[in-house]
Amino acid sequence: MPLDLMTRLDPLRRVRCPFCFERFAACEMHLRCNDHYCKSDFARMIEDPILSHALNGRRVGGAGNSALRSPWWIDPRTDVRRGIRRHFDWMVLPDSLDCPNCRRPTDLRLCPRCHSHLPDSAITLDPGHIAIFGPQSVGKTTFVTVLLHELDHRVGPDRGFVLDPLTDEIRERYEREYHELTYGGSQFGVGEELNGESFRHSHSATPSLETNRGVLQPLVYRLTSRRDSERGGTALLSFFDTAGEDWEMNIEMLRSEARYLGGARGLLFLIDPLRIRSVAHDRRMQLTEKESRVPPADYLTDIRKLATFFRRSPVKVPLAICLNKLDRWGHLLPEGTKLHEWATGVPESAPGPALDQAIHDEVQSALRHWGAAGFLEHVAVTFPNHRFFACSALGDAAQDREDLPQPLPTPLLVERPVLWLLERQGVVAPVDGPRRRGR
Ligand SMILES: Nc1nc2c(ncn2[C@@H]2O[C@H](COP(=O)(O)OP(=O)(O)OP(=O)(O)O)[C@@H](O)[C@H]2O)c(=O)[nH]1
Ligand SMILES: [Mg+2]
Ligand SMILES: [Zn+2]
Ligand SMILES: [Zn+2]
Repeated sequence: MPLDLMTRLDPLRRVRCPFCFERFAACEMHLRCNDHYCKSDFARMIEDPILSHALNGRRVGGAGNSALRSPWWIDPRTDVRRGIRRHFDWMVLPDSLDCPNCRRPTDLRLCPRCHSHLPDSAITLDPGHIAIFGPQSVGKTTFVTVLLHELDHRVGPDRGFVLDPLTDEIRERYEREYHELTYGGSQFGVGEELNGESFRHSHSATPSLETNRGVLQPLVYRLTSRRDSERGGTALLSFFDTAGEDWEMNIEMLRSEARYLGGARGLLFLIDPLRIRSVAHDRRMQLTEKESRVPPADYLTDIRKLATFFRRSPVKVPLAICLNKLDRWGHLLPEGTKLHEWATGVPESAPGPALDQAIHDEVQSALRHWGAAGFLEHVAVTFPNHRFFACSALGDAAQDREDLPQPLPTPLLVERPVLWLLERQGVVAPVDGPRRRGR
C-alpha cells in the first residue's frame, strides 16, 4: 500500500525505528524491491552491508565474512536515474522507485540504519517501548511469553485494546521462540487427548548477543485501542528481552550494541528474590537443587550498571522494578499482606491502582527487611520515576522438576508493571484518567 499523501508531504518528520531504535528523518529511508522473483533469485541480489552489520555486528568484513546479499535496494537520494528530483526528497517523499532488475515499482521502505522493513504504521505511529532486563534466570523470557499471551487473551479485551504483530516474521518468531515452549506446540488436534498432560517446557537461557544477535531484535506489536479510536488510538510497542548472561558479563558490549536500553522509554527490571541471601536462607524456604546452586545476585550493582546507560542522572525514564516468582516467596510475607494473599490462595483484592500502591509499599518494606536498603536508596536517587511490583509468570504451574511436562501457566499480576509503563508513555489510558500522548 503506498504511503498516504500527508505522510509523503512531511519528509522531515522524525521516525524512530521500532527495531534498532535509531532516529532519522523520513526522507532518509531506503527502498528495496519486493518482487517475488527478485527475492528468490540470488543472481539478482546485491550486497547489503547495512543488513549485515545489523545481523552480524562487527564481525562483518572479518576473514570469510562477506556482506549479506539482498534484493536490489537503494537510498532514493542517491539514485542517479532520478536526475535532479533526487535532491528534493526533503520536500516530498518519492511514491515508489522502479527496480532495475524486474522493472517493477517498489515502495517497500527500510530503516536506513538496520534495513528492517518499516511498514506504514512504523513510520506514522509513536513507538512505545518496554526493555526487559535483569540477571540470569530471573524469568525474563518466560515473563515476555506469558505477558504477550495475557495481553492478547485477557488484558487487551478487558482494557479495550488489541495487539497485532507488526509483521508475519514477528508473529512466527513469537510462536516459535516463545509461545510454543510455554504453552505447548500445536501438534495436537482440538479434539485430541494429551493424556492428561500438557506440554509446557522451560525456556533455555537466552543466548548472548555474541552468539546470536537476534536477541537485539525486539518483538514489535501494533496496539489499537477501541475506546479511544476517535483520537487515533494506535501505537507501536517493541518488547526487548535481554540475555541475563550479557547483563552479568558483557555489559560493555550491551552498552555499545543494545541501544534500546540507553534510548529506553520504559524499563522493566526483573528481580528474583530467591537470589537474595536472607530469602534463600529463610527456614521456611525449600530451595530446589537448581535454585540452591545459583550465586547470590547483587541488585545494587545492577542498578549502578543501569545508570551507566544514561548520560544524565537522575534518569527520567520510568523504571518498573518487579519481584518475579511471587509463587515461590510470597508466603514469607506476614499474613494479611497483599503479597501473602496473592501468593497463597484466591486473592480478595482486585488488580488496580489501589492494589498497585499497596504492593509498591509492601515490596519496599520486604526489600528493606531483606537487607536491600542500599538498593532502595540508590533507586530513589537515580531513578526517581520508579515503581515496585511483584508478579509470577507461572503461578502455581511452576514445578520443581523441569524435565517433566509442565502444567500451563496461571500467571499472577504479570501485566501490572507493563500497564504502568504504557500509561507513563501515553500508549494506554489509565483506568481513571485521560490518555496522554507524546514522544
Ligand atoms: N517459580 C517460578 N519459576 C519461574 C517463573 N518464571 C520463570 N521461572 C523459571 O525460572 C527459570 C528461568 O526462566 P527464564 O525465563 O529462562 O529466565 P531468563 O531471565 O530469561 O534467563 P536468561 O535468558 O538466562 O537471562 C526457568 O526455570 C523458569 O521455569 C515463575 O513465575 N515462577
Ligand atoms: Mg531468557
Ligand atoms: Zn532500524
Ligand atoms: Zn526487482
